[in-house]
Amino acid sequence: MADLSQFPITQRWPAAHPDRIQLYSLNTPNGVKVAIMLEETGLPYEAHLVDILDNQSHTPEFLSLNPNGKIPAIIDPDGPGGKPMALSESGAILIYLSDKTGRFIPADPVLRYETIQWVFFQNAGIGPMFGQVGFFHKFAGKAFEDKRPLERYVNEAKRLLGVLDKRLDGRGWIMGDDYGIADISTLGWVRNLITFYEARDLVEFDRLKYVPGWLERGLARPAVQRGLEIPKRDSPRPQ
Ligand SMILES: N[C@@H](CCC(=O)N[C@@H](CS)C(=O)NCC(=O)O)C(=O)O
Repeated sequence: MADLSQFPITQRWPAAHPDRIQLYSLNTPNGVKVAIMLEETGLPYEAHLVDILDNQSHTPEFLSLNPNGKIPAIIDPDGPGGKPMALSESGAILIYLSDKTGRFIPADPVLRYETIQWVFFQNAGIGPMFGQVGFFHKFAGKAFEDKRPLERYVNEAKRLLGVLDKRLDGRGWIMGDDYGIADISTLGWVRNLITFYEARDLVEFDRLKYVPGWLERGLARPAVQRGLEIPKRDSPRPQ
């Protein structure tokens, strides 16, 4: 039985199954990436709900695992060398879980780096920019009189969707025939933009040629459907 007592986070979120990967998360677009990946791989895991609306990601216990105070984060009791390892940043976790299982990332080095490139494209571009659209269109920023910030982020979101659309021309998935972590990273964000953020018309989503079909194919995957709900708050989810 793995001993996770060295991780203070387990004092607030105790591990019922310390031999399983411990997931600290909420079903936001960043959180669901890891839940989807765990569901896709079938790795045994235990999900702990970290309520970010209640500021739980800024408690000392959570910060001991991720000093950046953001979900998702994991502890793998069976990390490199068989030792427990903590990890945060959803992109890093996706790459780690791919390497651990040998799945959802190509073995060929060129294709592997290309996959990582698209994971970064999501983490550095799509996530932060779509998040700003949510803020200025739906949340606190909606009340701002000056509409230039909203315009700026909507234009950038449209541009990024255009880049993704072009990439998907002639490809079923971001890396071609094979579904992988680039898709897992991006699906929840595109879905969130047009549903929870209510920005479908704003970003002219229906003018895209390939993204809507890709999103539909991704959302049809049973592991994606399950992952989108893990772990879930009782009341409506935050951004
Ligand atoms: N780059 C980080 C971003 C994570 C992130 O922004 N998480 C949000 C939820 S989607 C969060 O924890 N927000 C709570 C807070 O900032 O207090 C990742 O990809 O893991």
